[in-house]
Amino acid sequence: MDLLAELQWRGLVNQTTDEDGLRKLLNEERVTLYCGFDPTADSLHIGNLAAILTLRRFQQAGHRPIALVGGATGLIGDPSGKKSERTLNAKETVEAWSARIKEQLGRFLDFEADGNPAKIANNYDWIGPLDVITFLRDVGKHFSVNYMLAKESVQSRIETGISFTEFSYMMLQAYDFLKLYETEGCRLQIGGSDQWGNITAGLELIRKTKGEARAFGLTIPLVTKADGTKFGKTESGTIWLDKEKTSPYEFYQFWINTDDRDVIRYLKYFTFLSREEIEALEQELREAPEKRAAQRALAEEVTKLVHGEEALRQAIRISEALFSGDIANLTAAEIEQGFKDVPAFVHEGGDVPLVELLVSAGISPSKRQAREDIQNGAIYVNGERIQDVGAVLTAEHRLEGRFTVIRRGKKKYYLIRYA
Ligand code: 383
Repeated sequence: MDLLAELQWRGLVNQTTDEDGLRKLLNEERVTLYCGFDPTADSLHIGNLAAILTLRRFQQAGHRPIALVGGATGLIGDPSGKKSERTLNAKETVEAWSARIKEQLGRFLDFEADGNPAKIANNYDWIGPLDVITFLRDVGKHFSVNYMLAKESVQSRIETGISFTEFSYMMLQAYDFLKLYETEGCRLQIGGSDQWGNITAGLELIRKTKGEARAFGLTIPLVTKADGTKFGKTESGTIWLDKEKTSPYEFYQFWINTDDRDVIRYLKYFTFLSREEIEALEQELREAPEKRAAQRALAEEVTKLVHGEEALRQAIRISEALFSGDIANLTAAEIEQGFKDVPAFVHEGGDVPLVELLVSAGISPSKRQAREDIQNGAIYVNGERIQDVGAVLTAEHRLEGRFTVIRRGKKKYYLIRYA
């Protein structure tokens, strides 16, 4: 299977500008390609992941990927796929975010690859020094307002409004493609389907200024969910690639919870498992869906890719401990990850009768109820059932001196921290 066929099998190809031409090029030459990422936050998120991993797939097939950080475009704001105008971020902020995003992108690509090392570029390097007269003469002159108005990113904002700033965005992205074409021999730009208009604007600029049509565009479909909700968000918010923002445990849980109807598609998009391996998981899903083997494989592969083996091991340990209720052997760091979303209470002071703590932490509504809960065997301290109403929590109940985990009933967890 050639690369394009493989990408198609994975469902990663939405549109290409010239499929036959691109297939021929990819099969005959080492192609330099790029994909851009704007620093609109201090981290990338899983909505960017399919694009990042597609760059990696191209590299594994022998092509040379450039990950572009939009240090300049991040100061302008891409209207593509956005219902309303963005507020501008401060230059220092965008600069700081660029540095973090550059670091994140770097983890997915190989900078030492023999013959096709990856590269990271920042469009601030050429757009920053560009003066307005040069821009309007060398770039703006090649775009008719009519052409720009016809773009989906502009059309969809005709009613609600779009500033000249965001309206101009496509010309900057087009200029990037031209620059990379000239300086790096970059012949292909990839991006999500929302980027089609910007990518074709670049091809248009290359055609107009170079008088040749030797560059291509490829878009990746938007990742959808069978239940119709937006991919990549949970009740607690966006799933980020930064482990400080979304812990590896939460990240792992996100993937484990994938719907049966989505999981095979996601294995194709987000893992490097082979066709045979994915087809075997598909069969398992049909025959024994309750085992969730496909979800497990997905969660393991993606967590390993993004956070590494050690973080994956921890995420699995936390998941298993929470599932079985046996949490006494978790480290403080693991508890912190696993219980990030459970109600927490800070206990000030030393030893405390369990009944008292249950009430002050809001675990049981009254002392009477607390006693009943204990007697009924509904209260677990660090995974161990306590049925003595006179029990007192001491230093020995503090995991690594920092936490006590209390469970009431089957599933309700509470975290006690100490001041
Ligand atoms: C900037 C300068 C370029 C080429 C591309 C860009 C960024 C582009 C953009 N992309 C999105 C982003 O940064 O805004 N104008 O958040 C997302 N991408 C990728 C993919 C995606 C797109 O980073 O569809 C999802 O992740 O293309 O929305 O010269």
